[in-house]
Amino acid sequence: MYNQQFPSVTILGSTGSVGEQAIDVALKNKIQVNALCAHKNAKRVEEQARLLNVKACAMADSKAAAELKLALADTEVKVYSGDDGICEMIGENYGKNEVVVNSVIGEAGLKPTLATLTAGKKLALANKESLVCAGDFVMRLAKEKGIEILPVDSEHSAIFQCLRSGSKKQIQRILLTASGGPFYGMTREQLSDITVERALAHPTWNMGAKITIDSSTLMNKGFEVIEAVHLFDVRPEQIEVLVHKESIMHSAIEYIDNSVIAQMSVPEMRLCVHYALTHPQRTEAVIPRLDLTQIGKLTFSKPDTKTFVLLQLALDSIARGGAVPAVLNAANEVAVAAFLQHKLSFTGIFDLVTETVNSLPDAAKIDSIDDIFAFDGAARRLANEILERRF
Ligand code: MN3
Repeated sequence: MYNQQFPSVTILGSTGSVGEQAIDVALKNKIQVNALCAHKNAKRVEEQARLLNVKACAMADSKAAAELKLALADTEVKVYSGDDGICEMIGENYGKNEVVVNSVIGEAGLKPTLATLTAGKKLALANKESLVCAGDFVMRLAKEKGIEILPVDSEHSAIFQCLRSGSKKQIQRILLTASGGPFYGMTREQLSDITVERALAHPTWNMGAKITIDSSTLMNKGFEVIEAVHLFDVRPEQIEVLVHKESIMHSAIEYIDNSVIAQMSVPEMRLCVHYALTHPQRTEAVIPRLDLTQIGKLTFSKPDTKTFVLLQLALDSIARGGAVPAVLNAANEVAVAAFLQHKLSFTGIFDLVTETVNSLPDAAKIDSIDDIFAFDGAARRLANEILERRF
């Protein structure tokens, strides 16, 4: 039987790292899973659908949707196809008082976020791009619908947990921690010949390829600053990024009385999903205990934004506003994909993203969400053009 004290869930991006962990948390807490969505791994979705006894599934890829429909022909599971199908599924009521976990990767996660809020459902957000690209629109819609967004990223989950000690209005500063990634401390020259294999080798957190690269370039940290500005309603200058190699303190809030409240645990995303799904309750652990005597000491330092230029570019982008953060994200998606396909060097990511962002001066002026999508498309085209011409 399901635990009725918790909302039921729909998991978007169910075959990814966060999605699989969300399923694990749901199983351990007897939380009912209503629906699943993934890009194209129909085989895995079929297994998940049978294991969780879900009512619906959606595949972004139409061929995969057809494959899944056939595979689940002996069940009652409804199968949706494509981006519109995903949003249609989100709009249906497959369970009461539902939370949608959005762990879709990239800008593709924005429409599902908007569909979730439009449907008046709670949103557990792991997709960064929703807030990076369209933070103003997403937060406005959430406010209109009276929906609190539950952050799933470790830093934002930490800040969200620390917020139980005060209110958003009493935040003086947010201390956002960064592991720095495996290459932190290297010079630009040393970074220039980092291979794909090396970049993907030893992440501190268990996560997908895109975010592993974003973490090692500090682009991810830049996105997280933008997310935090929107989620916690603070100014960019109220956020201090701290390099904290041990990844034990996941972020902190300094309140107006100078009291600093931090959240710590072993570095496991599972806890973030767990807290989002059981908040404001706490239930039995899904992660190991933290032994601080084993860790010994925690270190903190200022980030090197001269070498890791994408962090600085993100700070500048949020200050410029409009679609600039969306352009930054689009350029980065193109650059990281090119790096993973061995078409661009590691520092080529820095250069391609910087050049693309600096080449779209009008991006700061926008009127609607459609402008965001238009600039996203323009930035991708431009980044690809620059890539072919120069790299
Ligand atoms: Mn994070």
